[in-house]
Amino acid sequence: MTEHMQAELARLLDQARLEAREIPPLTRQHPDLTLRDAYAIQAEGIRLRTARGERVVGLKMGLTSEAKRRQMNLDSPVYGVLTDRMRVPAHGSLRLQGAIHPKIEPEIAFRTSRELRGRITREQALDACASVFAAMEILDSRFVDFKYFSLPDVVADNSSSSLFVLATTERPPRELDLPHLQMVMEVNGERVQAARSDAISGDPVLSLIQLCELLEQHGESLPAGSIVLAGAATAAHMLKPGDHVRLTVDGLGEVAVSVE
Ligand code: OOG
Repeated sequence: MTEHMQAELARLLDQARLEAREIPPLTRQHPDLTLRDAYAIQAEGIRLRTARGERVVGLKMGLTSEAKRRQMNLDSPVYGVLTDRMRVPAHGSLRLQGAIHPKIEPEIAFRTSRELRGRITREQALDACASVFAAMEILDSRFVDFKYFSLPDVVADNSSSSLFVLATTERPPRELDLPHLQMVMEVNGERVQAARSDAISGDPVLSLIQLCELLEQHGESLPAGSIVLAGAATAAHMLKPGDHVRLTVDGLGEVAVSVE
């Protein structure tokens, strides 16, 4: 696919996002869209947003748990970009206005303190992480009914990322048994999803390692000071106005958001 076409598809997705309008999956018109094209479209979409004043603050991994891969019928992990405007304050509220079909997921997040590049060991990843947080990601998709799409569609659409929220508690990663944290997400006081953190790549740190490998395939590294969402531990839960969502994670406290 030409760069011109990639830029055109990035504009189409950007416009659909700004207007909260559904569009058919890109692969319907462009069945040979590759993952490489899709990451180029994603990058161009982020360039359009930073040109309007958004600042990149990190990255998200997606489809790192079996529960999510099954829910979306897609088979391998992907990444997307997080900007400052996507961050909802802990215990803050979010508006569904402007969203198409928002869903929420329980996650673990990291903040890095040094640059990471290429193949790294678990120890190197832990050395480079200043903090771990309980987190939730709010997904949205520009594609009709949030389904019938393929991996390149999702990647082009910034891997369905919409908003995220980090807990106020942060802990150094070595103080926790990272693969064995119980995670419980409640909506309006009722438990809707629960899993142990090893549902995320077998160990959330492995998501970070995998992210560095994926970035390297595109000639990129993970900058120091990045926030990284390791991917959902469970299937996503559909949001509706008035919902109060709370996630508790062993050793990491809780994080909550209200939906206006
Ligand atoms: C793709 C993104 C999935 C996760 O944490 O697994 C994701 C989607 O479900 O639309 O963010």
